[in-house]
Amino acid sequence: MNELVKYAVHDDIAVVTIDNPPVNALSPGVPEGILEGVQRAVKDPKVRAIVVIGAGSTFIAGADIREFAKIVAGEAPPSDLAQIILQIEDSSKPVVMALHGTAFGGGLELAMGGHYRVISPTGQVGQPEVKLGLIPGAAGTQRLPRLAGVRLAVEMCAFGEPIGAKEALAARIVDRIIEGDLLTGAMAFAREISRKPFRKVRDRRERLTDVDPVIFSSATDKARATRKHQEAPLAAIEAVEAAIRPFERGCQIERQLFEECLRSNTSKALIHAFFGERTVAKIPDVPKETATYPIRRAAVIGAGTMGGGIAMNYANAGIPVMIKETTQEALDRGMKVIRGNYANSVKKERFTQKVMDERLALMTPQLTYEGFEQADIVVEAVFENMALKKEIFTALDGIAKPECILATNTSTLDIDEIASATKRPEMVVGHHFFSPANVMRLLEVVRGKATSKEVIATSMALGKKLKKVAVLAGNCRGFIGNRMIHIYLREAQFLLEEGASVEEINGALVDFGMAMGPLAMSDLAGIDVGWRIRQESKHLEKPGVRRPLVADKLYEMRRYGQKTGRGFSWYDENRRPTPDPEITVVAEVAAAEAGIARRKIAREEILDRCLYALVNEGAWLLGEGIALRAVDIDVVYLMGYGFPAWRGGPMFYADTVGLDKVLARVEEFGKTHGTDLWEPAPLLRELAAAGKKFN
Ligand code: 3H9
Repeated sequence: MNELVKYAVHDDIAVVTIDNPPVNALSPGVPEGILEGVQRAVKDPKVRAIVVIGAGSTFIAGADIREFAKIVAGEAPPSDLAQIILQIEDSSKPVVMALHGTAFGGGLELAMGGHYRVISPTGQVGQPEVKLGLIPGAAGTQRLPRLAGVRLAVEMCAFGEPIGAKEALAARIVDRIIEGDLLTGAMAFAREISRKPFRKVRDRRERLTDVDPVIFSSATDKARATRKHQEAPLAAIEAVEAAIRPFERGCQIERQLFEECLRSNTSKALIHAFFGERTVAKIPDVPKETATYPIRRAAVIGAGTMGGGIAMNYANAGIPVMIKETTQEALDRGMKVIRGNYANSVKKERFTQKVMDERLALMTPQLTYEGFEQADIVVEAVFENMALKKEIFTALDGIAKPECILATNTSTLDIDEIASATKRPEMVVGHHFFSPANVMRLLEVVRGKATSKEVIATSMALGKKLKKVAVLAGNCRGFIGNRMIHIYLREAQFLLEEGASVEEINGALVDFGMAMGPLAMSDLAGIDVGWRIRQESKHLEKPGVRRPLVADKLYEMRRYGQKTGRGFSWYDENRRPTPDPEITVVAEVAAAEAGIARRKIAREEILDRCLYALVNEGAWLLGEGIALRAVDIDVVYLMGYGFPAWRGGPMFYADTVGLDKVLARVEEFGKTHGTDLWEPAPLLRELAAAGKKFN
């Protein structure tokens, strides 16, 4: 045995315990250790049955995802998990797999190599490989349909959602739910079945007869509609379909499809995104042990779209929250929106009316600062105006207790200047939520020059509690996300002025995989919002440097986007866009004013200008230390800006293109449009010259 798997015998039952924290992943040595345990038990005449169980909080969360990159690079041998599972299944004594926590991916595959499975009531089983751009690679697509039937197997393998214990029992994936201590229950179960004949899952065929072919065609339609651009869901369907063939042949087909997925850029990107989401929590100079402030009571200033959404996050996490507005009318309007959002969730059965009532009861709408002295955190969420924000922070400084965190939801403004309105700049931090704040998972935590490590550690931990992915950003105009998006939207508008249509620009980016096109994004966010932000930054404009003119013209025409039914597009009552010929006229006027000759613009140029604008600005941010790592930028874009996860984020995408190619294009744009707009970031030059990548 090895240190990852323990072996013990309790009377007539052998217990093989996997102990590879934190999630008992099948790292090298784990499958081998389990097999060794089973073989040792088979040889022990005292043993009648074998229980395999996980130590800690879970059974096995899957293959060790870190190994895949090594396998692809030829630095590690291909997984022999499938072979090991076959050998476990060949055991002459019955093997009972005892599941708790998450039996996912290779974990479920290994569990299906046992002759029985028991599960604790809160346990879950799943084949989530598609979320990593993979398919099950150790016969999961072959054994799962034999246990659960083809319909559920297709659903689980192609779409990756796990199921709970009850559903797993009903589907016959598990044989019993064990209430109480899992090991005790699993051993009792093992004794019960130890004298009965048992079967290998791979020999079962009864659920593979008369399979309705519509199962596969409708799953394919669903995958094409909801997982556009992704190969793995279709490969998973094909692999499950192969289960109808003899087991060995099905396994061969699965292996080949798994190998293809493993080598795809999609899989590399999704794995990058998986680890990225976890990496961003790690801040080199703020160690895990840093003390945090308890957050038991919160306050939000402003009950508008952002303030209301932020307050909902606190209430959803069970934290009482005061919501302050300046007029009763604004307060009532804000609370009405909150109640409407909650009621909508109840209608959609996301939670019950009781939960809604409990959450609303945690909210205190008010017009004064009464009670703010008790708050552990105050989040200011008023509109983007420095003078107003400073006024609020000065007031807060006089009211809040010394250990209260003073957060601003500004999306662009200087945190240090806001902090300068207080005598405690170390307690001031940016908490930049994304709209709608109750839905979007990104939280940019912005570090001012004086922000204390404890405030950062608390903010990052609070993010997790609010079910957000918190990314740390340095202080600069727009931080990570908006500083980059500003350049991206600038290029989208320039392209419009130069001759591309709104539909060509939006369409190119949507085809690339963005959740929406850049001009559609402006319409959603509000042309008026962008205009107001520009007013605050007029002093930063460089004379003689071209700037987009279209959005200002739309603002003057009161075309504020979706909210007024007109922006870059025309919107019907269901907010569906249709082209508006008037925009061409606006673009022509803007082009004439800017002295630009309009021309036909190729799709490739639309993509490169918008995407490399992001990449080059991202490289500037990295060089300046505003973003800690390229992956932080990627996560910001995946979580907050609708960048497709299967492309891994803008920096990862640039890596897949090749930084030399990206640089060449940036230089070309610099020659055509001026280096004031397109100056290659020094880091981009440096990495491209060295043949390196951002990630
Ligand atoms: C597969 O199985 C392929 C097979 O078909 C066989 C092929 C031959 N490997 O998420 P957390 C780390 S593919 C390595 O924060 P939670 C994670 O990075 C796999 N590491 O905890 C983190 O590390 P750190 C199929 C892993 O409680 C720590 O564990 N399985 C793995 O919020 C804690 O993770 C999946 O796709 C792994 N498999 O959520 C499941 N899993 O502390 C992937 C986690 O250094 N995992 N880590 O940042 C998950 O979905 C969640 O981690 C889980 C726990 C729900 C299990």
